[in-house]
Amino acid sequence: MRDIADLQLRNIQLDLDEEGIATVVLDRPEKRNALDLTTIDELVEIFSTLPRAGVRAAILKANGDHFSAGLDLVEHHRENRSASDFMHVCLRWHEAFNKMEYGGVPIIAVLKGAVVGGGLELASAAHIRVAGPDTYFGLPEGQRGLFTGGGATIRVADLIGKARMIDMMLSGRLYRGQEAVDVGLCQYLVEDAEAKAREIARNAAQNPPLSNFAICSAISHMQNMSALDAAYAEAVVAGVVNTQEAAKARLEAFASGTANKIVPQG
Ligand code: 1HE
Repeated sequence: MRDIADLQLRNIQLDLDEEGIATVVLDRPEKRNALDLTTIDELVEIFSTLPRAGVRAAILKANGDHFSAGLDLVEHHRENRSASDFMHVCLRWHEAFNKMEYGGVPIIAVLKGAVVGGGLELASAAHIRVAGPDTYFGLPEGQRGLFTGGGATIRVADLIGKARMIDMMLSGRLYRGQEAVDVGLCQYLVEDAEAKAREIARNAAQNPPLSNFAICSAISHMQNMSALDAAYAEAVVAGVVNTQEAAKARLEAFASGTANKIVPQG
């Protein structure tokens, strides 16, 4: 098994705390965390390694004022890619983002400033998105003469629906604030997005890893299946998860009346 410490990273910082929570930090602030090939390769490496390294949850954040300005347009221009070259670039993006969405480790994204184009595709591969007051979301591909290539047609359309996605791409419409929450681009809008993300990550890390694995992979897989197949897969996953050793003490506590009750906070 590959160790986190063995990863050679240039554009991303990675840290693991004593609670098993990894912090993955995009670290090209001078380029507004534009996603070049090196960054995508590093995301593949990181999110291939975290699920096998005992990580219980991950925070995805960025250095600088912006989460990510999307595809590295300068690299793309300089490379003068063929259609086939760029298809392979996009397949690598899909590899990275699929590792995230289907990897089974809860990923909570801390969003600020621009979350645009491929930056929104990256954010939408996380399981929970927490925005701050200055966060804005956009899909400027149309204005750049481009099209989404990192899974937005699947994940962003899933979050906000086809009509809103088409509007964002045709008109350049940006979403921010409560409206961004209301349309589904993020689930939380708070003053301190990182503090909120850490609170969520710490809570999620208390769940048995197998439960989190199911939550953070099975639901996505099941969305890709027919209802009949999804119902079957759900029964199989529940058969494994709901009989796990790690659940027994929790069930015993509930049965004996000592478990916490589910009550609204505040
Ligand atoms: C970049 C990129 C980039 C900045 N690729 N280098 N994405 C976009 O269309 C968004 C493009 N970026 C922007 O609109 C702005 O940079 C921001 C609003 C995000 C930030 O503005 P600002 O004033 O803070 O920064 P800046 O002065 O525009 O940029 C600072 C540096 O970052 C500058 O480099 P420098 O060497 O001249 O200092 C910029 O060139 C660089 N930079 N954004 C490369 N995106 C799989 S398909 C996905 C398709 C897409 O993602 S399309 C969406 C592309």
